[in-house]
Amino acid sequence: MIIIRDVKAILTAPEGINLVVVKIETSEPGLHGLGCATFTQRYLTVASAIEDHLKPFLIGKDVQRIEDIWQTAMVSGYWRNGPEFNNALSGVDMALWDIKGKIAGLPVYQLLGGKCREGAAIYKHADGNSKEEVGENVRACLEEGYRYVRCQMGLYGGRDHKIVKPDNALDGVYYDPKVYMRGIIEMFEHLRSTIGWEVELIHDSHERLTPIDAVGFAKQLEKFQLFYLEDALPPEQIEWFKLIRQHTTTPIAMGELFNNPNEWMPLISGRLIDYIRIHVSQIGGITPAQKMISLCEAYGIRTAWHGPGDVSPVGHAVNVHLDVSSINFGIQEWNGFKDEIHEVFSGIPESRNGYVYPNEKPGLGIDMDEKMAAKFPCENVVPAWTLARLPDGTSARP
Ligand code: GCO
Ligand code: MG
Repeated sequence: MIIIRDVKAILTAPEGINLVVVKIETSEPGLHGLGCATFTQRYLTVASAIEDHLKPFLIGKDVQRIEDIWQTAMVSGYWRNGPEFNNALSGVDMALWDIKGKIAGLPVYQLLGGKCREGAAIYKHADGNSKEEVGENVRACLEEGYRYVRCQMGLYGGRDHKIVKPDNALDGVYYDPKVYMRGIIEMFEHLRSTIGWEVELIHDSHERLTPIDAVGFAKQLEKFQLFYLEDALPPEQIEWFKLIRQHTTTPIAMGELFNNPNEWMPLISGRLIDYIRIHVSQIGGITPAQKMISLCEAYGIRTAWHGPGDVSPVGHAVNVHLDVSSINFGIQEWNGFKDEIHEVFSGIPESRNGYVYPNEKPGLGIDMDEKMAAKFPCENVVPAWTLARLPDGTSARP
C-alpha cells in the first residue's frame, strides 16, 4: 500500500495573484501529487488549514482511498462546507487524483470516462471604458480565434462614471447601478450592430444589482441573445432566480461564489440556471465536481467552470480534464497567463484557435519548481475592488 508521507502548502504569486498549491508526497520514491487550493483573498487561512489540520489527519493514509479521505476530512472538524477548508481539501483531493493517474499511467480525464471532445471551447475577457473600446477588444479576441467573448465596460458595475457622493464619503470603489445597466445595454446594442451575431457574447453582472433590477436587466438583455448572463444575483438571493426565469429566456450562469450544496441544489433541481460556474477548489475539488457534472446532466445544465487569474495552473488543468470528459460541457473561461507563470509551472494546458487541450501526461500533467515558486511571494492585501460602494456610500456586495 502506498501511503501519504507529507502534505504541504506552496504559496506563490508569479502573476501578482496569490496562489495556493498542495503537494502530497508518498511512500513511493518520486511519486507525488499537486492540487489547487487557491482562495486568493484568504491564502494564509487556507495554508493553515492544510498544514495544521489536514496534514496530521492525512499522514499514513492510503493514497488510493480518495472518496473515503474526502468524506472523512470534510467532517473532521464537524462544521463543513466553508470556503477556507473546502479549498484546503480541494488541494488534497486534486493531488490524490494526480497521484492515482500517475499510478495508473493515465491522464485524469481517462479516469473520468475519457474524451467527449478533443479540446474545450474557451472564452476570453474583453473590457473597455467605452462601447467603442470594448468593440475593438472583442474584435481582437476574434482575430485570436476566440468565438466566445466576455464583455465588460469598466470591469464589474462600471467605473469612472459621474457619482454624486455625500459629504465625507468613505473610500471605496463607487458605482451607480442604473448608470451601469444603461451602459451595458448600449454596449451590447453597439456590439451586435457593429460586429454582428456570429460571436457568442457573455456578461458578468457580478452580483452588483438589486434583485428586481437584476430581473429587469436580464429581460432587457434578451434581445442581444447572450451566451449567458453571469452572477445576476448574490448567493444570498438565489430565490429570485425564479423571477428571472419567469421573465426572460436569457441564459443564466451562476456559481463561482458557491461553497455549500444548499446553494446550488435549488438552482439545479429547479432548472433555474443554464450553466454552473463553480470555482472547483471552493467546493472541495474533483471528487465533488464530478458528482455535480452528473447532477447537472440530469437537469439539462452545462458546465462553465470558473477560470480567472486566481486559479493556479493546477486548477486550470483540472478544469480542462473535467471539460474534455463531460458530455454536458458548456464553455471554459480562459484568460491566458503571463510569462512568469511558466517559470514556476510546467505542463500548463495549451490553448489554440479558441480551444484548450489537456496534456497527455499521467495524472493532471502539471509540475512546479518550488525554488522558483519562492521567488514570487504572496502579498496579504485586501483587493480594492471588494470594497464596492453605492453612490451614497452604502457598501455593496462586490
Ligand atoms: C470571473 C470572476 C472573477 C472574480 C475573481 C474573484 O468571472 O472570472 O467574476 O473575476 O471576480 O475570481 O477573486
Ligand atoms: Mg464571474
